[in-house]
Amino acid sequence: METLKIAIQKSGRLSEKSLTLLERCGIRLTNGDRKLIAVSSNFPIEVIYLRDDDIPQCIADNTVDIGIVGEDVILEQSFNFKIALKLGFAKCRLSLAIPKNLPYSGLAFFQGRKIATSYPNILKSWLAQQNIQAQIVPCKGSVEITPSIGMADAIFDIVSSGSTLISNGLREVETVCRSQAILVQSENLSNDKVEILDDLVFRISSILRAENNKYVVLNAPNNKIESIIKLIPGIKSPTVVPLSDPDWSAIHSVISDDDFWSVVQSLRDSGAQGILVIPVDKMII
Ligand code: PRT
Ligand code: ZN
Repeated sequence: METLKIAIQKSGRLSEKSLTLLERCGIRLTNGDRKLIAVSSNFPIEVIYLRDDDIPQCIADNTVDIGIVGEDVILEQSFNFKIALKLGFAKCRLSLAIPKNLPYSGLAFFQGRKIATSYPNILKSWLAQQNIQAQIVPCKGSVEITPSIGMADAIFDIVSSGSTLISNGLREVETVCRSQAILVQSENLSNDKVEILDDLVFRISSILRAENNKYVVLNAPNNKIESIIKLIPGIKSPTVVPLSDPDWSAIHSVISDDDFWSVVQSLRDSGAQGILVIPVDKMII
């Protein structure tokens, strides 16, 4: 059996979550201290630790087979990899921001202005789409300080909570695109490697699904069961079991996090009592 090589970020915002995800898939890494390479004793995978910017090229030249990287990095480097899975962490947006005291009346603001960024390619194609002529000032780090030192009139950078912008006297005026961590794959995988990847994707999907759902157990008077199970249809259908009180039953099901509180409210309104909510570790459907 071949070994699937996965690149993950050596140290940075994606590192911890990427490693935790592999661990939660039951993959034991024998050399997990991020030296350069880690092998697994119980899954045909080898982990290669890299700077995130190097991951796309390593996939393109088949040094590694798959990798976990931000969509922003792939987009900036103009690679067109197949996405095996969106991983739902490291969510952020790429936005334009300007000094907060300047009036902003729309995209025309950027005409003829200087914009500092470490994402010159994404910015260039977006400006072209919008028919804006602006000067791009490429900048590796500390993009947010460039307006205050007169290097640029605006910035184009990653925003997550927005606090970096606020502490630098900037305000976000346009969101250009969004990003999250994704699992991308090389186009030239052998059948063996595709099989290993399918197994990995299956395991990760069951974890991501579980993270977005809660197991719920509640008590209901028998005459309310019908209306309650409509609120929590579950995976196939809810489990209904009698309590020792002949007029009552317990109902077991799952609720998605997206509408969790509104569903709980509707359950209470429908007569549910003793609602227990339990985290789900893995959800296989
Ligand atoms: O060393 P290496 O090259 O591997 O890492 P890096 O320093 O290039 O990347 P890293 O670890 O900072 O980020 C990796 C990926 O995390 C990025 O490519 C994004 O996809 C994603 N990500 C998610 C973020 C953020 N959130 C984020 N907030 N990347 C950077 N930031 C920075 C941003 O540049 C800005 O300075 O955080 C600041 C803004 O954050 P808020 O919360 O103040 O808005
Ligand atoms: Zn980087």
